[in-house]
Amino acid sequence: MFDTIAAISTGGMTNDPISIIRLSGADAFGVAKKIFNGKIGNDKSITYGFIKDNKEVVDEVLVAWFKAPNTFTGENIVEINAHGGIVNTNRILQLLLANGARLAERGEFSRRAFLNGKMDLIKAEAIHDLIFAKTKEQADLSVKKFDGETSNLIEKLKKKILNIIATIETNIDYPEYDDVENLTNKKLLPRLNNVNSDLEEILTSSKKSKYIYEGVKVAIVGKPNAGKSSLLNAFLNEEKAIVTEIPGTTRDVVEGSIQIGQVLLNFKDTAGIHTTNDKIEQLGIQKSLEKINEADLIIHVIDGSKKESKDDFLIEQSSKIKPYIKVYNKSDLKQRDGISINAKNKEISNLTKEIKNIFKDIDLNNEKIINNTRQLSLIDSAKININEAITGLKEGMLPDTVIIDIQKAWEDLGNILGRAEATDLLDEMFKNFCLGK
Ligand SMILES: Nc1nc2c(ncn2[C@@H]2O[C@H](COP(=O)(O)OP(=O)(O)OP(=O)(O)O)[C@@H](O)[C@H]2O)c(=O)[nH]1
Ligand SMILES: [Mg+2]
Repeated sequence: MFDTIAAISTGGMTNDPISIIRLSGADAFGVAKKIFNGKIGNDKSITYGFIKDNKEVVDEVLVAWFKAPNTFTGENIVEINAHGGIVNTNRILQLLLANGARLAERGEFSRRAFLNGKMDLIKAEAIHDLIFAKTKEQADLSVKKFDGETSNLIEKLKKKILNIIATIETNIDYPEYDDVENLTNKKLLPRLNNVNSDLEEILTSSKKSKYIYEGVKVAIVGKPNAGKSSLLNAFLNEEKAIVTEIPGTTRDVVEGSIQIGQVLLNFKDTAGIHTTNDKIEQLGIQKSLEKINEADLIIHVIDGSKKESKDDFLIEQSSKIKPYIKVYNKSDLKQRDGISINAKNKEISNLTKEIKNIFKDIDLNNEKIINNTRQLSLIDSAKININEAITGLKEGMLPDTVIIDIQKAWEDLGNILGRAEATDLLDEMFKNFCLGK
């Protein structure tokens, strides 16, 4: 049982017409009663009365009463609906503190809800994200986490992994037990691959959804004179970057943003990439390569009127890890198969179509979207651990060796929800395998 905490739940910084002061804890009703002259209500009811400081009337209020355990925190909760204003609200809070409550720490109500099993961390973080949402889309996505769909998805995945772990452990501990499938190296591999693709799917949809909020970093790269700056200007519909027929015109990174489809594209036009002795150009090229590293999407511009060279091959190779679009520019001089554009005349619809296509399947209703950095990094870590196990198996390691990595992945997922209890494992073993009889 925790002590009774109190805090002002409304703004508290302005002259709000109404303020809510909230109490949670075993003694919440008792503390409230000491300063309230109305009746203690039944569960989920509201009563009317006055807040008093000894004999002195402080405010006329409505008080809402919620009895444990079916409350937000799982504890008794009292909410005093007082008249707003910093002075009045703080005075009531001080009275509660003087009568047995402790000032709540930041997020302590939610933390109690979590500790009392009222919600998992996904929901706790969704509440936080909703409160701090800057756009309507962010708020919508946070609220969608309230229904627990994402939590269920992680739970299901956890179960899948746990089942694998339990089977391997049973194989080790009870080799003579025939009822349990013997997970050989060969049988384990497809099951891990399956978990891996589940994790991959979450990561892919989540990454894409991120683009809606944060925009896509696009690097426009290619050889000197290919038409990169002309392309940037065509996208922006303004002459932002200098265009000349002299190769090596762009020496620093030029930026600009536009929205295509539902995503915001943040372009970076870069210096042409090739081998040169010019010091300033070399520095520019260095920056271009860095931009490839930082980008979410790479647009590789090739002068379609010329043959592709070794430099183009190099650019393509260094872009491989990212979403990558190869475009042939100067279609007025030569039409090429693939995506062909004329940047100079701003005829780039083939390219914008392709960009739309890449981001078309971002569906914010997808429960597989996770937009919380902590949660995403745990999914990432789970995937790394599962891949570690897969690599081990492929190298001929036995299931009882790679089980360590599988356990780590399971713990990662457990940490997303915030309940990684070792007892889960024992429960699963006995429930599914009836060994303990
Ligand atoms: N014919 C034709 N010329 C083009 C086209 N796009 C760009 N150019 C010309 O190609 C030359 C180079 O264009 P830029 O946009 O400066 O090329 P860049 O890739 O930015 O070049 P660097 O900054 O030097 O790396 C200019 O003379 C442009 O007018 C096109 O679609 N057709
Ligand atoms: Mg340029």
